Amino acid sequence: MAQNVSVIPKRVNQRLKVVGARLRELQDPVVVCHIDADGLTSGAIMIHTLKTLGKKVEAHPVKQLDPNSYEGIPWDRDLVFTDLGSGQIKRTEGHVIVDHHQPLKEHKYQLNVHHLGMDGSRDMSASMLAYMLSRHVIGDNKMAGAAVVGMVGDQMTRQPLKGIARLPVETKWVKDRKGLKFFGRETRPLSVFLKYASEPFLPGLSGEVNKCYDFLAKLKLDPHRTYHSLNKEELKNFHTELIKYAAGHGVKVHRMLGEYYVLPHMPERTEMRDTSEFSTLLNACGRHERPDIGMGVLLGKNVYDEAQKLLRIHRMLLSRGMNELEDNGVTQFKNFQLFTSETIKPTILGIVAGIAISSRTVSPLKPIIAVTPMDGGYKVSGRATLELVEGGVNLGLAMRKAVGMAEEEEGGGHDVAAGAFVQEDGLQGFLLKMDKVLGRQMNK
Ligand SMILES: [Mn+2]
Repeated sequence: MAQNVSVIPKRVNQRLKVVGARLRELQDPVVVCHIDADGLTSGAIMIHTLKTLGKKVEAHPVKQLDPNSYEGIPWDRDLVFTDLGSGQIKRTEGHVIVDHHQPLKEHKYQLNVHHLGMDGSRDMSASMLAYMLSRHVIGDNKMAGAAVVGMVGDQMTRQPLKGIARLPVETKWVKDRKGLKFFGRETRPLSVFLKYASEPFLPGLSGEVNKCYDFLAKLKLDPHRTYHSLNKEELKNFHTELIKYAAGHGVKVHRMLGEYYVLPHMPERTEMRDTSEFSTLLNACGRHERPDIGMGVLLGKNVYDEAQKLLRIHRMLLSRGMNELEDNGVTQFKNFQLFTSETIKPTILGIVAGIAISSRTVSPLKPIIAVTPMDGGYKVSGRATLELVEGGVNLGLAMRKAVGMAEEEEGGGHDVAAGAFVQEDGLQGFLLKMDKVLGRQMNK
């Protein structure tokens, strides 16, 4: 596909120059990054960059940057923060910061999307900033795939990447494709791929594997093949019939097909070849206390088998969480439904909530808010559907408004997925406020 080559604006280049010069000066730096896909990719890109500069580098991934994690950070060393740090500038000032979260103030060595005239929740994630910085400093584009995987992980590819965020797609390491936006294009057999199709939900196919077999049989498609193994003609036929089916069942089909990104140099039938599966693989590593494995995969170490093992554990815990939700049910509030669990791992709470609403295990007509005890308070995760978002719901904003004034409490995130931490005695007030704010967003 012929495309204009993106040019980095002057204003951005100016920043890259200053922060890049600082990178070159660092002595035995430590990269402090978040443990999710964007955190690990941005961290790995910085590690690759600093190593290429001939430096001895260490990684220090953290679940979040707050007083709980401050202790473990070697503050007397040269630090590079990625995917966090801008919100904690009092502590991080003086170090290099590569972040796309709302900054509190300007700082010389801080590279933040918001200071580049862009939006940190839509235009560009930390991985993309790290990639631009890396390209500026060492001149190679090897980590272009990681840049896109981070953006996929932070939900920035629902629409095609645009502007300078397309830079990685202009390299040989990333290919844009048009096709189904469902999960598992590279590794899932078609029957499973269809069964888990949930955004949008396909009545009579989603969740019903036998009907998926029937559907594929009618198209003469082997259910054991993968989506990516289909040839042009098979793909065309598959898309046509699936859209016909969906439209016939009253489904809005505009979100089914779209642009997505693959990493063509990665081995076939591994999660590393499809950016969306890759980001899930990394999240599984991070959420199950092995961010080092995710980082290793990104840096080309031979740890893919271990990452896959973590992905299996991840899926097992998710299905256990779903069983608990089905057994306990949810409590109805006017503008959301509440799932409380005493046992679920806080790091997968949001994913379970997401599966519950997208699989229609709970109603898709109002957001789900999930709550579990953590660190003497509560971890809260909210998930909506894209249809709810189109109707005005913005969970990230709602959470930010609903948390209390206490320093420990915080909330925020994306429109469709967000999280918060509230104190033990703050939960009731938080839920009531959420109900009110969501009501306003939905014009009820
Ligand atoms: Mn991020």
